[in-house]
Amino acid sequence: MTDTASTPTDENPTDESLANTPLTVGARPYDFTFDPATTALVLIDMQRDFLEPGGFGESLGNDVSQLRGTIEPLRAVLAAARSAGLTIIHTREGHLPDLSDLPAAKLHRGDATLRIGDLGPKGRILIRGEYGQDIIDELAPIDGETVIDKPGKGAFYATAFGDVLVEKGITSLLVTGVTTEVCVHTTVREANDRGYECLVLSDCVGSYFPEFQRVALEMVAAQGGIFGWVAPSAAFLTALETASETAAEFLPTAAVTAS
Ligand code: TIU
Repeated sequence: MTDTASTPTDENPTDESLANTPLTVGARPYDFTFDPATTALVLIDMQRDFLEPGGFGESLGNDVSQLRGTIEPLRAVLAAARSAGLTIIHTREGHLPDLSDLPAAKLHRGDATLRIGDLGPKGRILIRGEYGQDIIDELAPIDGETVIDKPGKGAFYATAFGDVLVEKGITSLLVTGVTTEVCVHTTVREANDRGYECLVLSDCVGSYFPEFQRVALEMVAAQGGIFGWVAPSAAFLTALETASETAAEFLPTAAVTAS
């Protein structure tokens, strides 16, 4: 896990004016309100192993092109979250090279052409440190962002994820990544039981199965938000833009024009 202190730079400016300003996102089943200071953007398993040919996802028989539509919306959300100074946490599913953290049940499940640990075109399938197991170039973490390596589907299981959230004072999660009904759902359910407020950004999560995508999102927001909220990324971006404009209106001119 990398977890370096966040320092705003010219490349990664932080809009301090948004800190401690509650923002509201139009969401299902009702508006989601969050404080940027206590909210983390979580990008789940946006790895070559799931999104590119020759990896774990394809070895399970999936059409990996189904997930690629998440990349551009998530890029925009990541850029906006970086500018707003939100905590950003990436996760990667994967196992130790000696497979000591891989349950036999997970290794032998299914009818994969390549099993976890086998050598594929992008390195050993779903093994930490391999090229295929890393995050896609478009969403590569930058200095100051946390990367959590996880052996399971949920981000909390056998990781420091929960401790990192507590250390950083995080109470709300903006959840994105793949796949919607597997690692995203497992993480949202784990987070829900631990008391976190979760907003799932619907176009920033993806499934190999369109029907699962639709139903998995409904499952989150059903029953009055049994696991959390669901909104398109545009609603989140609008909330941030509106807050920035409002903050700018109330700043002295010198502060707005200062370089
Ligand atoms: N197979 C599938 O849909 N997903 C996974 O195995 N892991 C994640 O969702 N990251």
